[in-house]
Amino acid sequence: MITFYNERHGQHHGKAEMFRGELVPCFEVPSRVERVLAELRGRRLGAIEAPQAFDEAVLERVHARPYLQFLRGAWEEWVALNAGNAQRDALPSVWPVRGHRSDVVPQNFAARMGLFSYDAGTPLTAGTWDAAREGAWCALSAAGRVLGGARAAFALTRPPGHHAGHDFFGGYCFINNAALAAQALRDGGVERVAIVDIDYHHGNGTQTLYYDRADMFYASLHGDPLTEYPFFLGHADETGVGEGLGCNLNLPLPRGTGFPAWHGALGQALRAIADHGAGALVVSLGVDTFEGDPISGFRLRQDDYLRIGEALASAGLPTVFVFEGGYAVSEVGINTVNVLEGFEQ
Ligand code: Q9C
Ligand code: ZN
Repeated sequence: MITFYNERHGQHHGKAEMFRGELVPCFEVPSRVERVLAELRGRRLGAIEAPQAFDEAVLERVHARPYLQFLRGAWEEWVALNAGNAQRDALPSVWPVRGHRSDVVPQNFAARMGLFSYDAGTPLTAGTWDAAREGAWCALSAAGRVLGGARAAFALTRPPGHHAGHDFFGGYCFINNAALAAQALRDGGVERVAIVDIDYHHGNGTQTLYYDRADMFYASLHGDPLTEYPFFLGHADETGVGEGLGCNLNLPLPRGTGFPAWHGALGQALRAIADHGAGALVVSLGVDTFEGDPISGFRLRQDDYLRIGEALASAGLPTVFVFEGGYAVSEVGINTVNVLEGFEQ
C-alpha cells in the first residue's frame, strides 16, 4: 500500500493543552507519526511518497473561507499582539454559546479564536497552518491514487482531522483530512462514499459536515459521549437529517469496552455501509482504542489491529486510510501498521 507522508507535520508542535485546570504537555506530539513512519519502513509495507501540491481553493470543498483565512493568518496575528507571544502557543479561552451571536466576526483575536473553535486543548503554533495544509494534500493524494485504481492508500499526517468542522477547530484537529478525501472521491465520480471512523473519539467534525447528505455515509465507533470527549455529539439517535436521514450511524460504546464487543460493532458498521451501496471507503484510522492509550478507555490489544484490517478489507471497497488519534507513542506505530498489514493479507 502506498503511503503519502506529511514531511511538514513537525512544524505543528504544541507545547501544552489545558487539562483539569492546568497546562500539561500535549499528547498529540510529532513522535507519534515518526513511530508510524519507522514501522512502515521496517515492515516494508510499500512506497512512501510526498504528496502532490494542490490549489488551496480545494479546501473550500469542506471548510468555510473565513475560517481558512483565519487559520492562514492566525499565527502572525498572535505574534503581533506582543513580541513575547512568539514563545507561547495560541489557545482559545472564550466561546459563543446558545443565545450569543456567531454571525458577527469580532475584531479581537481571542474572540475569533473562540468563534472558530470549541475547546482549549488544541494549541495553534507557528507551523500549524503549513503542517495542516500539507496533511490535506496527503489525504487528497491518497484519494487521487485510489481514484486512479489503487486498492488502497494511506495518508500519514498530523495534526489529525476528524474533529474539525466546516468552520471550527478542536480535538487537536484543524483541517478535516478524511472529509476532504471523501469529497475528492465524490468529485472523482464515486456516487456514494462511506466513512468509517474507528478513532476512540466521535468524529464530530466529519458528522456535522455530512449530516444532511445522502451521498456520504458516516459510521463511527467511539467512547460514549455521555462520559467521553467530544461530549456534545455522537449519540446513537443521531441518524442524519433531510436527504441524509439514515446516512449517519453512531455506535457509542462504554469505557472499558474490549475487542469482542468492539469487533461486533465494526461488523454492524460495515454491514450498514454495504447496505448503503458505497463505492469507496474512507477510514478515519485512530488507534487510541488501544488498552495503553493515556487519554482513552477501550481495551484493544496489538493483535486486534490485524483483525481490524482484515475486517475493513472484507468490505471489498477501494479504501483511503487517514491517520487520526493514538497517543500511546511507543505502540502507535505497531498498532497502526497492524491495521494496514491486516488489510493487505
Ligand atoms: N487532555 C483525536 O484523537 N482532549 N483527538 C481530551 C485530554 C481532547 C482527541 C482530554 C481529545 C481529542 C484526534
Ligand atoms: Zn481520538
